[in-house]
Amino acid sequence: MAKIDGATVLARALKRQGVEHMFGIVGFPVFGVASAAQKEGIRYIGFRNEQAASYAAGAVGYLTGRPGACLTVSGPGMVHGIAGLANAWANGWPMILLSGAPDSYQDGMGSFQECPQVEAARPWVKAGLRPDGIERVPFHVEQLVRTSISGRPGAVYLDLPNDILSGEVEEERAPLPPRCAEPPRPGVDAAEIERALALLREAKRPLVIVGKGAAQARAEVEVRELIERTRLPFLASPMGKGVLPDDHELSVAPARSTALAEADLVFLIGARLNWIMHFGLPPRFAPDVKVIQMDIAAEEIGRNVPAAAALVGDARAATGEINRVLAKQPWGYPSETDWWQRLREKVAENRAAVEAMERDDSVPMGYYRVLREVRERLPRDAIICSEGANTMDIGRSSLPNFSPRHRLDAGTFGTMGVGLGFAIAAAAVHPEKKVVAVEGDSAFGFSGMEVEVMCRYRMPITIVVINNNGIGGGVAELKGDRIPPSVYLPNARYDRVMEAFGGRGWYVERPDELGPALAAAIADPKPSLVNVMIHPRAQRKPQAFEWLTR
Ligand SMILES: Cc1ncc(C[n+]2csc(CCOP(=O)(O)OP(=O)(O)O)c2C)c(N)n1
Repeated sequence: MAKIDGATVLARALKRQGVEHMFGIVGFPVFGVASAAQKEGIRYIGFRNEQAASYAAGAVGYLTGRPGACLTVSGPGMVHGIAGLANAWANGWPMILLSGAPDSYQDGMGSFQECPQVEAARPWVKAGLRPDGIERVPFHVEQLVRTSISGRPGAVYLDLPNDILSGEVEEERAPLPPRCAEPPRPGVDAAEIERALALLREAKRPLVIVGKGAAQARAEVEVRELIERTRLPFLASPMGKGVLPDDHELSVAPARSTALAEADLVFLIGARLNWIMHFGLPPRFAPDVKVIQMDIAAEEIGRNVPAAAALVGDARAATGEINRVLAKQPWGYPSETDWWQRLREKVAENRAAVEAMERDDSVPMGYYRVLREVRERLPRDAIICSEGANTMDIGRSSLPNFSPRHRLDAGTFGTMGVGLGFAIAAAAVHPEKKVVAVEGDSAFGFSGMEVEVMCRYRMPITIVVINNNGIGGGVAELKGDRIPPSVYLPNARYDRVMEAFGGRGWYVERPDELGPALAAAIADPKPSLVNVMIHPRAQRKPQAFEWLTR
């Protein structure tokens, strides 16, 4: 009987369960895992820091519906990987962290990189397991992958002691369970659908909010049908953008604050009333706003605001059911109401307010000018990754999305350092698409060395660094001995970081240089970085409310 080692058993089990991408850093005891994964046809991409690799694994889960894998060594490698577990936990993304561990018989002996790994993973994962024999690895992999994609998706953890990875077993003793099916798509209670439709019919100022739960459920066809049948105004959460195209005639995204504050009924489709949606509470929402809530997780219903109708189920199945009811009892919100007029006026007013800033030729530039130039050069199906504070926030309105799951950003966890890992994940999943990462200079620095990965794997990614010399802004020149906490080295040449590894770089100070640099970068098949200097004190247009509700 042929014997195989634990690493091969693991790689075959992952492949069987539909894990196609693995990101990580090798070392003791996981060298063999990456090679075995490659032999089994899993794409392995070696990163420079496990944090970025773990963020990439979560992004693959969101983009494909099957978990991406992150591979780390024991101890410090695993601890870095927790960053991605936490990010996936907050976003509800499927991923699997695979971490090596010392030989199990050395537990408690002070062995090399010994660490309470399963316990450390525990708060962030839906399940964390350590197999007690090589034979059990395929069983655990199936269990973990199924858990990660079922219900609200999330992260899972597999602990892999060296004796399991390098030990051998007769092949027949470690059979592979069949690939776990796509997760069930539970539908919703018909009475709740009736209740929801009655609320919509009664509403004077209704608003639909499309969240990344709808994107994750691949509900784009059904959500579009629902919006177009009902003619309801809608806006999207940051990563719900693109489920419906941002240029859809019923989008009221530019009037976001007004729409939220004045709606008397909000219909959430896979969006949560968390900090990004200001908890659904005054002053950002009307005190007596009614909420129709559609969510895969029953425990999400009623968080912060009681739900007037609760549609617990999969966004695709549930929206499809509502559409079937609407096909029999058609209803649409009238297009000539005071509410529509108010929203249309606000959309026009807010568009006009940014237009002047988008055309401003001042040197140094401001955010709006830079982002307009980026927008005008993006292919319609570009995948946009973005992080930073102003860079990301302004980019959410300045950079449109036209397709679902084409925007990846700091998300629910507000994590800086995700952008480059996300861009690599997006390029791995969609090699045919242009991936553009729009980064604050601080955000870029968290994982800047991952540009080497982009160059090594020849990924046609364009990074735009919007450089204001610091965290939310810096200074034009360092003076004196005391460097303020948010200040970075002025005019840092991030473009040369990209050039150091063979990619293309541009350093841009003037608006007339920006367009040609962006056009050349986006057209270049090599990884590229456009480092755009803006005013160190450039700001967002005045906002009615602070970004954080407190
Ligand atoms: C992991 C992590 N560390 C720190 C922060 C705090 N933080 C929020 S935004 C930000 C950077 C903002 O600066 P930049 O990326 O340059 O964007 P800008 O607003 O200047 O355009 C930081 C450090 C965070 N959100 N996540």
